[in-house]
Amino acid sequence: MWESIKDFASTFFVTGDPLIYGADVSIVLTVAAIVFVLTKYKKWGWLWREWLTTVDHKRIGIMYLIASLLMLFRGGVDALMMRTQLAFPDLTFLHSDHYNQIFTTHGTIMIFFMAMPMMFGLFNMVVPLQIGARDVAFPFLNAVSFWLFMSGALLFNLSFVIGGSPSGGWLSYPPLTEKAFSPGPGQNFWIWGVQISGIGSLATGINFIVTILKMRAPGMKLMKMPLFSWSVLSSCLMIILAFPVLTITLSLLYLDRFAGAHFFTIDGGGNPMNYINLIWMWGHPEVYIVLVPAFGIFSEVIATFAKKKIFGYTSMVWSLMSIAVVSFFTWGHHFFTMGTSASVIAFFAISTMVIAIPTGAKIFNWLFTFFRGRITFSLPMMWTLAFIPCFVIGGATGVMLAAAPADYQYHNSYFLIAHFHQTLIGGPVFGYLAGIYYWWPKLFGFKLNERLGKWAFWLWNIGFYVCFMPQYALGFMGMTRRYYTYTWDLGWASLNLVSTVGAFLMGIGFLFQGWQILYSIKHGERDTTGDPWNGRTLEWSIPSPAPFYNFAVIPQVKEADDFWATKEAKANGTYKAEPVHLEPIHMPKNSGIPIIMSGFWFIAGFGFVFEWTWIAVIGLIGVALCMWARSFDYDDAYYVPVDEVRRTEASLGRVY
Ligand code: HEM
Ligand SMILES: [Cu+2]
Repeated sequence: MWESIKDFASTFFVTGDPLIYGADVSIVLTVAAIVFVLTKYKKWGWLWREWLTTVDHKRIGIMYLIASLLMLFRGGVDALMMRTQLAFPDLTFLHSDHYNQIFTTHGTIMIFFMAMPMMFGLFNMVVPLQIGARDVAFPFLNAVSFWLFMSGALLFNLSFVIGGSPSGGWLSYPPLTEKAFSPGPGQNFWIWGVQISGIGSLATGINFIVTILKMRAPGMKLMKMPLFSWSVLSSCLMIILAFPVLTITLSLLYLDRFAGAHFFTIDGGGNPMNYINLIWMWGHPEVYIVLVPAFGIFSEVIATFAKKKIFGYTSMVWSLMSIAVVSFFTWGHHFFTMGTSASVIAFFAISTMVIAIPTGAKIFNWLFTFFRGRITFSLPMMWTLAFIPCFVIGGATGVMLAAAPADYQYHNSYFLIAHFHQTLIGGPVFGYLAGIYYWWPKLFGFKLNERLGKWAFWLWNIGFYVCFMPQYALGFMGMTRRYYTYTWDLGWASLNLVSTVGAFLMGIGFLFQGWQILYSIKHGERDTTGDPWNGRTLEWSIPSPAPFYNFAVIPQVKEADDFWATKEAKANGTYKAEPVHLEPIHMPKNSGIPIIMSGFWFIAGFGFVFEWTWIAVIGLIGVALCMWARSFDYDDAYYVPVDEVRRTEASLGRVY
């Protein structure tokens, strides 16, 4: 009996590695500390009422932001461990199996649990404010999306201490990820962690499309809508077309593993290439899903800090939307080498190069906006300026990779690793950082410290080039991705060492940002105006931090960059104030169902991971009960009385 319990425990819990025991201890200590603080200061009720059950898009945005920064930390630690292992030849810091797990968790976490939630955080923090709405179209569903993401992320991260991490790469190609070659629960953790959060992403896509199409302030025609909101629309259209493909693909892989189906096996009539096609039909749009909102952010930041209307607004809109279309026709460029006909290869090579046209048009529009602008170099603008050269190099190496015959040389080499980090870091990461710095005061009511932010900026940027430029050369020298070690005689030692130094510089940059946030919470410059950057769009017309109902009075929009136009009219005396009339505000009520339902999803996912069907069934029944309960919940909204609106506004310095 005792023996069988011990047996079970040693396979259930991950054992044998001092790094993991250290992590176990720190997880237990952190959880204990949080529980202690919440209990000591009697904050449980507050946490539940104000945050865990909230349907306020701004709070949901903040929770996404916190979660994604934690995930950036974990993904970053993974990256530094890999770079440490590769710093010198023949190191044994990580063994091959452990290295495989770490590149898998790094890639998965960075895309699914860092980039996606950071992007959704920005959608939530900004879009309703920018289009003059009081919330998203479906606030309850928005909370469901967030908690589905959290439950997927928790499930995935759990594999670190229970069951064992996946090791099949961030896209889990079969046959490696079939039961025969990856028998443990690790691969199931990957499938279910991604699956559950992916359903949340799909719901967010639907939510923001409806929000943008239906909730704009009166007068805001689509062609007067700010470019960030356009980029969100483009990204969400890609989400609703691409994510169902992911859901199906993961389900088929799970059926192979769980039920012995043969969709992607070599024998039994299956074909792994089907998986590889399907996953990239989702995967290529996915990289544009996370990239396009960064384009939107750059457009807002450049217009604000150059104090000019963006050059070529209409062409910006067209390029955002055409990128969304073309991104669905390029997936084949990820496997030129796998043996298709020349005409198929040519199709994908050309469609890939076509994407460079709208992207290039945007770059020129941004540059033209700078022309004769009076530019202020604050943090959002610095990250935007850093993006341009970084992304141009990333784009150029992308076109090199798209040249199919040449790709036979670069494919899956370090040249590819350098290319995609250049686009993913230069685009989404730099972009979201610019966005976070830019909109931070609107959400929190204070600015982030510039001096610490500049340290972080330079460390990140110098570190970036030091880390990734040598990798292009290493690719040409024959270094393949996913190598866990190499020997001295290959001649790769010095470039790898340089690359590792660069990675650590970026890591220090990230620490500076952590410090910057903590420092600014205490000492940050308060934003009392609501318009700290001299902004152009509606979110800057309301106080900071934005009150929970956003707009006391829904604005009447006349022009693109309406807030800027109003400020100009006020300055030259042509502004005619219209009488404002406060009315009771209709707001959604908080609900505990989203977090409880996601808890049941977590239980179901856990059951599926260990293939304990009865636990999965209990979880799914719980999910169904939550949906049932919600459908009979008619008391889901309330009115904020005029008096309360007036009082809240007065406390923020606005008199009605
Ligand atoms: C911050 C600095 C970063 C460093 C130093 C870094 C480093 C690395 C390293 C060493 C690898 C493994 C290469 C190999 O052996 O094949 C890797 C793979 C990868 N990284 Fe990063 N990375 C960073 C940031 C990011 C970001 C921000 C993203 C995405 C938004 C990302 C996405 C990926 C993906 C998808 C893979 C492929 C994983 C796989 O092969 O399955 N990385 N990175
Ligand atoms: Cu692609």
